[in-house]
Amino acid sequence: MKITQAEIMTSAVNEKQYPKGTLPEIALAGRSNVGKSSFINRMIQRRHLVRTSSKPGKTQTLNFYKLNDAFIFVDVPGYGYAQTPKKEREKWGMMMETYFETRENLTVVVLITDMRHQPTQDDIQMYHYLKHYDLPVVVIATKLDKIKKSQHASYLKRTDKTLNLQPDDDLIPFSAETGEGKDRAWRALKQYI
Ligand SMILES: Nc1nc2c(ncn2[C@@H]2O[C@H](COP(=O)(O)OP(=O)(O)O)[C@@H](O)[C@H]2O)c(=O)[nH]1
Ligand SMILES: [Mg+2]
Repeated sequence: MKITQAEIMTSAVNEKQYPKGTLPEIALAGRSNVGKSSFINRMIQRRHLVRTSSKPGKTQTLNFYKLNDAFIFVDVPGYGYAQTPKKEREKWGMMMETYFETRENLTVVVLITDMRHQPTQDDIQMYHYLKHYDLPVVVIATKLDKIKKSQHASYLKRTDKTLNLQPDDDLIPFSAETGEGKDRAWRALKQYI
């Protein structure tokens, strides 16, 4: 997919602030600091359109990025950051639930996991939550560049088994660093835009 146009549309914390219109939305999900923003930047080949951070727990809004005037990537705050105060976590939960459960424009969710690690309890819970709401899920196992080639297959299998993926779920190894997996990821997402 060639991205010829990319712009930040808006940030939102509630429904009233979501963009108007009917463009299909691809939302990210995943642990804080797992590589959600880096995934978007690599997919659209803009190094810095989406802010990335070495500090976890930074993005606290839903951020909408319009691509090619045709679809939208929605970057979301991550889960699983232990230091987040309980009140903040509750606010996060409500914001995410409202978006995932009511947003009609949402066509697919990209769940990002860290391929080096076994998916966490939070990852498993998120996967089942999305499935429960019948949302199509594309699982991206990122940071592939950090794993020896000889271990790719076994790490991928661990992700697959731990999440207990269904046969129709895509699981794609990916690296925002090298761009590996990008074409496969676009092929998987294209059908939803
Ligand atoms: N080596 C490597 N580092 C990555 C990759 N993806 C993200 N990172 C790094 O992981 C950190 C968090 O990334 P970010 O995209 O901000 O995570 P987010 O909180 O999920 O949006 C940053 O330091 C990124 O440079 C990847 O595929 N490979
Ligand atoms: Mg981010």
